[in-house]
Amino acid sequence: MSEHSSHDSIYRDPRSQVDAFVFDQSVANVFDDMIRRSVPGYATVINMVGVLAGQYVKPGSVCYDLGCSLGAGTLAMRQFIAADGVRIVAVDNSPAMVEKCRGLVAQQNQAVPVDVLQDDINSVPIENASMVVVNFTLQFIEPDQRQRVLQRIYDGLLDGGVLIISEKIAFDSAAEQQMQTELHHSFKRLNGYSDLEIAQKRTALENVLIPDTLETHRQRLSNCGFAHQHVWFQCFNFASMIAFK
Ligand code: GEK
Repeated sequence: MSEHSSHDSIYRDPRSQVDAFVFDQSVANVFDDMIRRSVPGYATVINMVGVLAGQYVKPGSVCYDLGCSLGAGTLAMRQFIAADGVRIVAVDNSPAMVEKCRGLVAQQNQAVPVDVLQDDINSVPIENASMVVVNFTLQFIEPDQRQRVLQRIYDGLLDGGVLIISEKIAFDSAAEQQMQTELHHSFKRLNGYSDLEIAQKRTALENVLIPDTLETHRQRLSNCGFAHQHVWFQCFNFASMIAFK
């Protein structure tokens, strides 16, 4: 997909005022480049979502990709689903993301049907699900709504169904928080972002992207009733968990 995406230079020039980050057309246009150069381990998480789909998706069920952006998780699931009679529902509330996502889904030559919905993950119906992917999106939901969103996912999963949740994470230890933040910024610098770009993006995301600790995630998942849950991937301050109903 990367060949369809333009280079992200949104925060390259100095701004007198940095507004809160929004998923508008300018972000959708460069999103694939932005997320790959900003999220350590992103490509691995996406590829492994395909592996997980091959392993866990059940015949006749529905897969959800909540906060799908350009549909990277959807395309990965679709490529590797082995079960029959499966449908994927990809959901995002950004019109620009949904439009581009629909185009990319239409270009992929795979049989599994995909519905791309412009909707809010706080309210979209979730039912008959064997796999739900929430990649780097719960972090944008109001913290006091996160338990409710996870509970709705749990309720819509079939017994034995799985939730994959990938997030930027925070750390209780100040020393670890500092180390992981520095490593994340080094990663971005090596991927061509300047210190100014990193600083302006950080300001834009303040109060918009609010990370939780792994402990908070574990607690929420167990509050929902998930039978067991594991961190299957972590790279610096980004991690992905799998939870089984
Ligand atoms: C990927 N999963 O490439 N309802 C629906 N969508 C929302 C909501 C909401 N309430 N809030 C935010 N979004 C993707 C990456 S990006 C992560 C996900 C990032 C959407 C928002 O429009 C955006 O497209 C996405 O969640 C988050 O694996 O940019 O760091």
